[in-house]
Amino acid sequence: MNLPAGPVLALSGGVGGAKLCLGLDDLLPAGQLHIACNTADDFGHLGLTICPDIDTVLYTLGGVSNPHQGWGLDGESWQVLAALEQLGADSWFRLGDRDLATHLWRAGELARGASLSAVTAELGRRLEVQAAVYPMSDDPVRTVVHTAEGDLPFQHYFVREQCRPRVHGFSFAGLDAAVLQANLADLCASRTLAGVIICPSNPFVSIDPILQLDSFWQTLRESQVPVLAVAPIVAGQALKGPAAKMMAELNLPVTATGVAAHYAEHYPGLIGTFVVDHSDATLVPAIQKLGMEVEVTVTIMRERADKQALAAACLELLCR
Ligand code: FO1
Repeated sequence: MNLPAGPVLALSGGVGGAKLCLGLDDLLPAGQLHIACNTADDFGHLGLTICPDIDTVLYTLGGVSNPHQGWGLDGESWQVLAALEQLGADSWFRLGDRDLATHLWRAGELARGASLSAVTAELGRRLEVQAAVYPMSDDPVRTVVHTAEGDLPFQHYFVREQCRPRVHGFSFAGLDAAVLQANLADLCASRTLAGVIICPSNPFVSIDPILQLDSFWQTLRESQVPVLAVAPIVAGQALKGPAAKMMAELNLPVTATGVAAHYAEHYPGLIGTFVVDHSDATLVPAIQKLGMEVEVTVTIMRERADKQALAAACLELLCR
């Protein structure tokens, strides 16, 4: 298998992104994989700063995540949440006892002035994660989901309301003032990046905040680094999460082509290759018309071997 010579950057949000990052981490030598995590899902809750997309990547690569949910820790107990419920506190966002240690520790470090990057790096060291994991920014960016029932912070839409409200748009509070995380900016400026992999994450609430931050997508395009994206929609379905429902409510075709068209419209010339599942092979011509090469492979990741196989296909593409 061909591996790129230089550093590889993955853009990740949610469970699907973490799965591909695990496959990439399995294949790449220590220090070669860099992961930019979406932080627009983050929110303040119970006085804590919850960073789901960072924690999902760290827990997954650290081998401690709950394998069924994809988020949170394996083997959790729920004593504190039950006690919080007794106190009348919010319990809709399920924080296990050991996961709470992460949030309490992070809240303390942030309160002492540590950056989110520094806290994330320390957590990665504690979990013996070999990839370099960064928040997309150390400045706060928060997704607001505009729905028929009003504007909702992302976790209120996703968890409290279980994605039920009809979506008609998104905005990212704080985006204009936020600065790209320093290591990511250095990585781009170094011109050593072998490639960028946009993981099969939700294009609207996971990938858009990262690419739209601080002219990041324009910086990537100008650097001429090869960029590929893996479709998060397979045969008209999202493998996990609300991407398909959002696309339908936004009147976009709920297909891999619909995702490619979203990326082509908002980030023209950025993505060189779009990776789709065999079940979407008939969509190749339509995606090529958007100016992208198309790679057809297995993009559904159930077992570890599937994650490694998709990672290998992506890395091979970056070597072409
Ligand atoms: N997702 C849920 O659907 N229900 C939950 O109660 C929940 C709790 C939770 C706690 C910590 C954490 O890191 C993630 C958690 N998630 C939960 C997942 C999270 O909402 C999503 O994975 C991301 O925000 C989507 O990108």
